[in-house]
This record gives sequence, C-alpha cells and structure tokens, in this order.
Amino acid sequence: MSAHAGRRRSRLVVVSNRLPVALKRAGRSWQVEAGSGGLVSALLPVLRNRGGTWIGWAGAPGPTREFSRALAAADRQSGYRLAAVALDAREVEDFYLGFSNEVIWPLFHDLPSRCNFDPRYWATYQSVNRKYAKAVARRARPGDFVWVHDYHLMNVAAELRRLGCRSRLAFFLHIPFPSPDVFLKLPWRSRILDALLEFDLIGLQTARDRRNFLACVEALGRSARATRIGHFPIGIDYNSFLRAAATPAVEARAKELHRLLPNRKLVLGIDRLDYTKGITLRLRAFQDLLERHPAMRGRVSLIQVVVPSREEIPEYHRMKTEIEQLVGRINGAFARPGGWVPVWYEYRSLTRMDLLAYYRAADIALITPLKDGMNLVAKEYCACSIEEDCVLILSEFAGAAEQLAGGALLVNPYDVRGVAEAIRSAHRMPEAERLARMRGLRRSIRREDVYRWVDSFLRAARARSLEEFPASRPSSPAPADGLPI
Ligand code: GDG
Repeated sequence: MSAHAGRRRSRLVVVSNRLPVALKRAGRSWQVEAGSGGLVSALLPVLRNRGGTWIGWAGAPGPTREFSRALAAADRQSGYRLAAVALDAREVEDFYLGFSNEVIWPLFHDLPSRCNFDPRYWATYQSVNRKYAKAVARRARPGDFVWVHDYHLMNVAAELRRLGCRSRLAFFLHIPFPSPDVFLKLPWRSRILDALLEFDLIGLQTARDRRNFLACVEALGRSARATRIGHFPIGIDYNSFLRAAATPAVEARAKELHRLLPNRKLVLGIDRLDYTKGITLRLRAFQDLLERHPAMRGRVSLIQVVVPSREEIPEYHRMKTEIEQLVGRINGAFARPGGWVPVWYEYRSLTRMDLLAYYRAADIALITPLKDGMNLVAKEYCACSIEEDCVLILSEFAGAAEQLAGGALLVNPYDVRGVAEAIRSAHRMPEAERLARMRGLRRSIRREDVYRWVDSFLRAARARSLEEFPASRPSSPAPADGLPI
C-alpha cells in the first residue's frame, strides 16, 4: 500500500489509561520498552496496516517532554505513533487511584461497600477525561476510528463531541458492568451513563454485562437507540502461548517444579493482589479440604502466586497481611517436617518464562474471583496445557465462565465447602474426562482468540446497517448480540 493510500484510509486511534510501553530511567533520559500483552499484539497489525496512534498516560507523573524523545524513538520501532498524556501527581491520586480504583473498580465488581464516593474524585475524573479527549482531538481526523478502552475513560466520547469531533467513537469495557441495584448507587450514575451513550459502539465482555447495561439504561429512563451495544468476550494470543509453552526451557522448568514438590498434584492460583480475586476465600477452601479429608494431606499442594499491585493503597496492604497469616496458619497446622508443605506461596511478579512453567506444571488451576471481567489467566492456563491432562476450576462469576462452562468445573467462590469439594473432584477425575474437558476448552479458546476479538469488534464498528452487521461464524456470540437496539 502506498503512503498516499495509507493517508486516505481511516486510521485507528487507540486510547487507554496507560500506553502499552514500559518506561525505564536510563541515567537522565528514558528508555521505552514495547509492551507485549495480548491486546498489544492483536492491535499491532491493525495499527501497522491502517496507520494509527496509541494515546495514554506514560505511567509516571510528570511532563511528557521528558520522554517525548524516547517515545519518538519507540514510534519508529513499533510502527505506530505513541502519544503521551501528562498527568500530575494529584491527578494520578484523584483520577487513577481515586475515582477509577476506589469508586468504579469496586462498584463494577459488585462491592459498593468498598467504594469511596469522594466528590473531589469525580471532578478530577471529568477534567482528566477532558485532557485525554483533547489529546485525541488534536490527532484524530473525521474519518478516523477512535477506540477507547476501559473504565478510566468513560467520559471521553462526551468530551470529544463537545469539542466538535466527528470521528466514529467506540468503547470497550474490560471489567464487568453491574446490575441496576448496584449501578444506581453511583452518585454520578446519569452523567456516566449519558457519557457512555455518546459512543457509537459499546463493547462489553459478556451477555450478562450487556443485559446489565441495558437494564441500567432502562432504569434511568434513557434510550440506547443511537448506540450499538454488543458483547465481545476478549481472547488471548493462543498460538503465541502455545509456542512459548512448548519450548524446552519451559518444559524443563515445569519438570523441576514437580521434582521440588514430588508425588502430589499441584493446584495453581495466580492473581494480582486484589480483593476481587477471592484469594482469602480460596485459601479457606483449601484449608477446609485438608481439615475434612485427611487423605488429601500430602497428596496435593497449592502454589499461590500473588502479583504485587496497587500497594500504595492501605486496603491492599491489609489484604496482603491477611493472606500471609492464612498461609502461615495452614502450613503451621498441616506441614510435615522435611516433607510436604501444603501451600507454596510467592509474592512477586513472575517472569514470563516462570509464568508459562507454572501453567504447564499445574495439574489443577484454581481460579476463583468474586467477580472478573473475563480472566485471561484461565484461558492462558488452558492454552499452555499441552498434554491436556489437567483440570480448570473456575468461578461462575468470571466473565470467562460464559464461554468455558462446558469444560471447567464451575464454582461459587463464596461457597468454601463447594470449592473444597471441587478440588477433590478435580483430584479424583478420571483421565479420560480430564482430557475430554481440556480438549474442548482449548478448542474454544483457540477459535475465539484475541485476533478474532479485534476483528469482530472492528467489523461491528464498521457496519452501518443491520444487513451489514457482521455475520460471523455462528459459534461467536458477540456479533449476533451486537445488533443495534
Ligand atoms: C482486566 C480485567 C480482563 C499475571 N501475573 C503475571 C502476569 N500476569 C498476566 C497474565 C494475564 C494478565 O496478567 C492478567 O489478566 P486478567 O484477565 O487475569 O486480569 P486483569 O489484569 O485484572 O485485567 C479482566 C482483562 O482486563 C482483559 O480484558 O480479563 O477481567 O480485570 O495476561 O498472564 N504476567 C507476568 N508475570 C506475572 O506474575 N509476566
């Protein structure tokens, strides 16, 4: 494609709270390392083909001038433009830690009692969203397609329209959308809902989120006629996980784990430190299993990895202490000197290689969030389970449960005894059943990968009429549900 043709095409402008890069100080200058997550790899080909820009905060408070040179160098490498939005320390405090993570995050995960509805947070949320909108308006041309991501930026379309922007605007929410019972507690519920309805397309993770959203539209007496609302369950880069997990280095590391923890089944939990992930209830379930079923002692170990996150918030710090006390109590009660330890606990961020090795080594994945938009760990675990001889235990409140219900053992994370029994069932499951379930899971995760997700979202955004609306393969629930209402 010639550069000229490229200029005439509709470009993609991706907007997210953070830029998909890691910034590191190198003396007085900055070094930019390209991000490597599934979203980045899926959007990269689109950004390269159509040309485009990714707009977001660089991740450190301060003026963008400092890293503009580093970003420009990264542009040349990545094949698309990176544009940094500057946030000062107070904005980070009130917009990011405050409104995004003390209001929207707990509320949308059905935990209103954890919310801090501070009006100051809302004021900063609005002004920071305006800042992002201005950054978009400076770069987007009328024919461009602007794709805004996640709960930090729900006001961006409304701000852009106010600035006279005529580009097509779409939004994808990575976290759940709550039912009216919960959403209506938000003091700024109408303002947020009206702002969301300024987007041309809204993508949610699951059919339940979509139903909740529509119920809130109705409860607040609004109309969603001008907006398409669909559910587009996000996938992973399946093949890249599969390839990486199959390397000899990962295999050797997985074998080493079994050597270190021999003659038992390994149960794996990997979570960011967050109260939505259900880590303490999961530990209680494991404790309940060992208490009530002495035969399980010595035959199973839980590897629980907690990845440091939002440590600056006191609540998260308290949670970490509680987790560590519980681990101590379980190990204190059941460990055998010089032998079996029930819980192998790690508080650190794993290298990708270790993450893959843990996935490969685990006989059972225990993923029990109280609520989760999707949960990619569940999908990555299945993709890396090359031998297919393992079991996924999954919370029914993870978005992934809609897609994976057929193969996973679904549990209610609040039901400690039920989770304990699910571990026991997974432990006793006959090999043929394990293989059949995992094969089915992997097939579905491979088919609905992140490339397909980007594709179905972009096709939904392109469709101008009902007839044009993407008629993709029937296995995908998203497009059929994305019809304009
Ligand atoms: C939000 C929604 C939704 C984890 N530990 C390590 C590590 N990870 C990687 C995993 C996975 C990612 O982090 C976590 O993704 P999740 O989906 O589980 O959760 P959130 O971060 O809360 O993401 C969620 C998602 O958006 C996408 O829409 O599914 O519901 O909350 O990719 O592999 N990576 C490395 N070391 C670790 O220790 N390298």
